[in-house]
Amino acid sequence: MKTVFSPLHHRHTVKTELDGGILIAPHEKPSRAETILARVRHQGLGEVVAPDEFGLDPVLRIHTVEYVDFLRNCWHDWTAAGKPGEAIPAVWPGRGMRNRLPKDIDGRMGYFSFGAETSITEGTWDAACASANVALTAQKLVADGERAAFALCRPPGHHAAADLYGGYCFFNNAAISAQAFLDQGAKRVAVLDVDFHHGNGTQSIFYDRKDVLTISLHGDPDLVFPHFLGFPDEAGSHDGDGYNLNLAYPPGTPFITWLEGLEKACERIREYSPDALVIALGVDTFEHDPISFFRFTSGDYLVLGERIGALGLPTLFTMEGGYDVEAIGINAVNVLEGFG
Ligand code: Q9C
Ligand code: ZN
Repeated sequence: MKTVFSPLHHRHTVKTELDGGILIAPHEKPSRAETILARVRHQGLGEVVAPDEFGLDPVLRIHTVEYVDFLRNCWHDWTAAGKPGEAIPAVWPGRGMRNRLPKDIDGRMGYFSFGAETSITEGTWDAACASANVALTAQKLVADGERAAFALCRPPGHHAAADLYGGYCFFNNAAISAQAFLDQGAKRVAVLDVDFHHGNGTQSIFYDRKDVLTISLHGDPDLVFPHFLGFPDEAGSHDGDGYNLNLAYPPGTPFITWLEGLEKACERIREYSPDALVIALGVDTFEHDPISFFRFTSGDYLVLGERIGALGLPTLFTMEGGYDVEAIGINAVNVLEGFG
C-alpha cells in the first residue's frame, strides 16, 4: 500500500492546548506523523509519495467559502489585532444569541469553532491545505485503481464541520475525499470512523444525504469529547435518514466488545454496497492513550485492519487521532498490515 505524506504538516506546530484551565503542550504534535512515517518505512509497507496540489475547489465542495476565508486570514487578523499569543477562541454564539458573522476577530474565532483546545498559529493554514492535498492524492490513487492507499494526514480532520474547526481539526480530509470519489463518478461512498472520538464533523456534513453512509464507533459522548454529538439515536435526516450509524461505548471497553460493533458496521456497509470506502483511522483507542478510555492492545489493530480488508472494497485510510506517540506508529501501521 502506498503512503502519501507531506513534511508541510510541521507548519502547524502549536505551543498551546487549553486544558484544565492551563495551557499545556499539545497532544496533537508533529512527532505523531513522523513516528508513523518511520514505522511505514521500517515495515516496508510500500512507497511513500509526496502529495499533488489540488487547489481549494475540492475543499470548497465540503467547507463554506466564509470558513475557508476565515482560516486563511485567521493568523493575520489575530496578530494584526495585537494579540500576544496563539489564536484561541473565548466566546461563542450561545443559546438565544444571534448566528451572525462579526467583523471582530474574537467574534469570528467563536463563530467558526466549537472548542478552545485547538490553537492556531502562523503555519496552520499551510498545514491544513497540505493535509487535504495528502488525502486527495491518496484518494486519486484509489480512484485510479489501487486497492488501498494511506493518507498520512496531519492535522487530522474528522471533527471539522462545513464551517467549524475544533478537536485539532481544520479541514475534514475524509469528507473531502468522499466527495471527490462522488465527483469522479462513484454513486455511493461509505465513511467508517474508528477513531476513539465521534466523527462529528463528518456526520454533520453528510447528515441529510444518502450518497455517503457515515458510521462512527467511539467513546460515549455523554462522557467524552465532542460531548454534543455522536449519540446512537442520530440516524440521519431527510434523504439521509438511515444513513448515519453511531455506536458509543463506555470507559474500559476492550477490543472484543468493540469488534461486535465493527461487525455491525461492516454488515451495514455490505448492505449499502459502496463504490469506495474511507476509513477515518484514529488509534486513540489504544490502552495507553493519554486522553481516551478504551483498552485496545497493539495486536488488536491487526485484527481491525483484517476485518476492514475483508469488505473487499477500494479503501482510503485518512489518519486522524492517536496520542501515545511511542505506540502510534506500530498501531496505525498494524491496521494497514492487517488490511493486507
Ligand atoms: N484533556 C482527534 O482525535 N479534547 N481529536 C482533549 C484533553 C479534544 C481529539 C481533551 C480531543 C480531540 C482527532
Ligand atoms: Zn480521536
